[in-house]
Amino acid sequence: MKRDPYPTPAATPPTVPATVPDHAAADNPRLQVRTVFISDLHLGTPGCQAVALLDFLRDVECETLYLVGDIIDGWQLRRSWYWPQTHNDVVQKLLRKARKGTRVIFVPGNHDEFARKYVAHNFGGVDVVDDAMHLTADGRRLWVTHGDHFDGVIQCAKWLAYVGDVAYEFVLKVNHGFNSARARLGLPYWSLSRYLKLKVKRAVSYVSDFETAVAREARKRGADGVVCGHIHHAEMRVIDGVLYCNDGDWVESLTALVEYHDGRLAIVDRSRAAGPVAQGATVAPAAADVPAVPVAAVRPPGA
Ligand SMILES: [Mn+2]
Repeated sequence: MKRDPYPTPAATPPTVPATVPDHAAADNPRLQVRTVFISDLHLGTPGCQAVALLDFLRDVECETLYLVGDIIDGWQLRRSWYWPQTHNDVVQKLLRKARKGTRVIFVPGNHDEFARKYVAHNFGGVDVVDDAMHLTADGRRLWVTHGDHFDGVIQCAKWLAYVGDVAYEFVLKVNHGFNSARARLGLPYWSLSRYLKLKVKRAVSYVSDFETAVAREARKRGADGVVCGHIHHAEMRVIDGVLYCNDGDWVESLTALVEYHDGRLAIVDRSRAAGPVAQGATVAPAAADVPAVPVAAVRPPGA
């Protein structure tokens, strides 16, 4: 129906650097890529791993930076104000990148839906758009969206998960009494494990339902793939012929999706680089043992 809802904006800065820009030496970025996709920073919440994110932003140099939603957590800020200096530094760093020639594109998510009012505007060099169609260096079309619109598609699964939680709490409460009664009737102890297995299976199906729904919509829009966030789970795999990429988050997983200059895509995992501060359970390996920027390079089919 719609022919091409993603025209190239006329305001594309002509200064997009084809090679390493001058300021690269000063910043000494260790990862030079064509495109970076990050989402779910949740600035304004104590969960945001701003220090690890700053390290990553310092290390990376890109032509285009997509902010794929839930960058600033407006929901949380409305409840209680939380804005430490490091969160300010992240915003400053992003704006600085925009000033220095990086094309910064902000696709709002549900936690920063206030920004959806400003779609088609530009703030300090940051383009705000509902969604975008990114063309990779090797000619693939990637639909960029936060992903929260697909909650509706999987509402049923969410509702079931909620019922599962309530049931779980309830079972924990009555389990003791229930099993005493069963014992009196000569019945064996009723195990929770069967129930828990069911619950885990349901959570897994929630994620896969989301992924399938997003991939299907991407195909409908004539894309070869999709880049989204929202579920805080970094992933890159082919679903029914569509490349599904989720860039993860900067609350738990500390991941980004990057596109190299030849169009290859990879998930960058900074949870190890960030060390114990970011991930209590993860011990950072000796600096000499790991590359400066650990990347899990994946070449999807057709890349
Ligand atoms: Mn979200």
